Amino acid sequence: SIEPSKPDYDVLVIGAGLSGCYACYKMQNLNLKVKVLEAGSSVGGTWYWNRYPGARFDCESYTYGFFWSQELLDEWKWSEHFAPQEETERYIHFICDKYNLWRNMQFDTVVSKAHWDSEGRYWKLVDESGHEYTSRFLITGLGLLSNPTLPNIPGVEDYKGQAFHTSRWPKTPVNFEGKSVGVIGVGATAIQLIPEVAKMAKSLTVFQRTPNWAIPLHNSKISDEEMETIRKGYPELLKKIDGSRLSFMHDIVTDSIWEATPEEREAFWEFLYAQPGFGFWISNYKEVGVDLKANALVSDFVAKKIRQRVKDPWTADKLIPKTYGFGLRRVPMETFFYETFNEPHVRLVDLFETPIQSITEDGIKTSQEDFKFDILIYATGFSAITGSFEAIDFRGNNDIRLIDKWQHGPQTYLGLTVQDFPNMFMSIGPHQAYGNIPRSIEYAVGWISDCIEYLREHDITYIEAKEEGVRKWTEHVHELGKDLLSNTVDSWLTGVNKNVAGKQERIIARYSGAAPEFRRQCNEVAAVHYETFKLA
Ligand code: NA7
Repeated sequence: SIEPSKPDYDVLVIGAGLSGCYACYKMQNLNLKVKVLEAGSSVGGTWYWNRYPGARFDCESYTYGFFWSQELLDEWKWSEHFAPQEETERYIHFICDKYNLWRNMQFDTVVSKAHWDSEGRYWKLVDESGHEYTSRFLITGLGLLSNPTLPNIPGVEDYKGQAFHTSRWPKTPVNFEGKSVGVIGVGATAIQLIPEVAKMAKSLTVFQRTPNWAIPLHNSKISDEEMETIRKGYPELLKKIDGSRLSFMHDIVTDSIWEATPEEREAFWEFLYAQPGFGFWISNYKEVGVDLKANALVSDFVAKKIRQRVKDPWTADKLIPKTYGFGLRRVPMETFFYETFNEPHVRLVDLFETPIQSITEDGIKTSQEDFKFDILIYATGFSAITGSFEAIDFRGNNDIRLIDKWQHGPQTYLGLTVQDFPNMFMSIGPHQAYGNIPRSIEYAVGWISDCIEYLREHDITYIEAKEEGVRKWTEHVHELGKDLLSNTVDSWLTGVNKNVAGKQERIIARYSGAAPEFRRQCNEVAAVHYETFKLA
């Protein structure tokens, strides 16, 4: 057998977001030599990069935070039911301080290559300035939405004013006072941003291609007293979200829409629409995500709400999606998004009617009009899920490239590993259960950590997914996704990004079964000591 050589580290982690921070903690606890390499100048991942006005959780703060540490649960106080970006960033800093994670982290380090060395059984990472790092194991904590994309519109580089992608927002606040602002995009990001920018700017023009079905967030402050109650309820809350399909605290409803009278439906939807958070999406009738007729009824209800809230009928009509039904893309959560269009200085431009022809030196030229802006905001999304893997030159056994392996969509074993990429583990890679992302991260990193611990204890220096495991898991993931209406719609969840060549076709990118079932299957593999893998 090959005598493994000594790499610099036991474990390298790419990314210091929630995945990377927790992985760092777990590896430190195993007394392993770990290094986290992070492109940004500090920790936080999504909550480091996305500093645009209005950036916040769309999921209840206390279900989105970590549950792995009782101390954290006891000590951290959330100030809002849906915490803003600054608070989440502070929370992640608090964790890194508390567990002394900083010492094993290196920032401003963009990993450009990750190559497996078969001889030495180690990963060799190279950063953009040419530094090399080697490790026995590699954990990717790249995030699902970390590779921002600009629109593929001619002239993007010609624009001379201030321009920002929402996910590359500067640390110093942008001054909107007296400025005319253009925003491209109406995804979950833009829907958080638009009302905030409208409060500050002289004028705001929103360029919309596909409208989205957004519902009210109903955010509010958390008093000290309420926080105490939340703290006391943590064990029960965790039990509830752990048992839930998407790991959110909202009840999954098993009621059938067809058993309710039109009046009952209306009353139920009014009730849900007034609830904070994802309730309207998650706790709706069971057919909404799988039955087009049921979906059309709930879509009509939301359309009616939009018409009630937006005064100008043309604008209201444009803001209502026509090509797909409610809940089939990730539902954006809004705070007075619709009312913002009632402001005299806010205007919607429909890009299906009047497409953008180019970005100019001082604004945007559509087929109808020349717009001049002081500030241009690209809320144009990401090359999602596999995009952050494509940004790094990953090579496994025999120099096989990950992008070649995933040319026709991701192929994984348990969403955690890839054949031909030994000793590499992915936290929230493709084909994992998403839903409440930190819950998925906590599980994935915990599983990975247990696995590495086992390998170390048994002097195993090689673990690789087997072909059969990958084939079965990939088939399983495809089977689970095949009846979902959401998989028939273009969105980042189906891997589509019209700005990126090679991302025009939909793929099955996520495990869409229930999270407890996902965990059960992964736990089974751990229980048989990872024998479904190739171990050496
Ligand atoms: P999304 O949801 O991918 O939204 C991107 C938006 O940008 C969407 O409205 C796109 O329209 C629009 N877009 C992208 N490219 C163009 C061009 N070339 N022209 C016009 N409009 C364009 O990204 P977000 O950042 O909002 O949200 C990502 C996730 O982060 C979100 O779901 C949450 O989970 C957190 P399109 O729909 O493609 O017509």
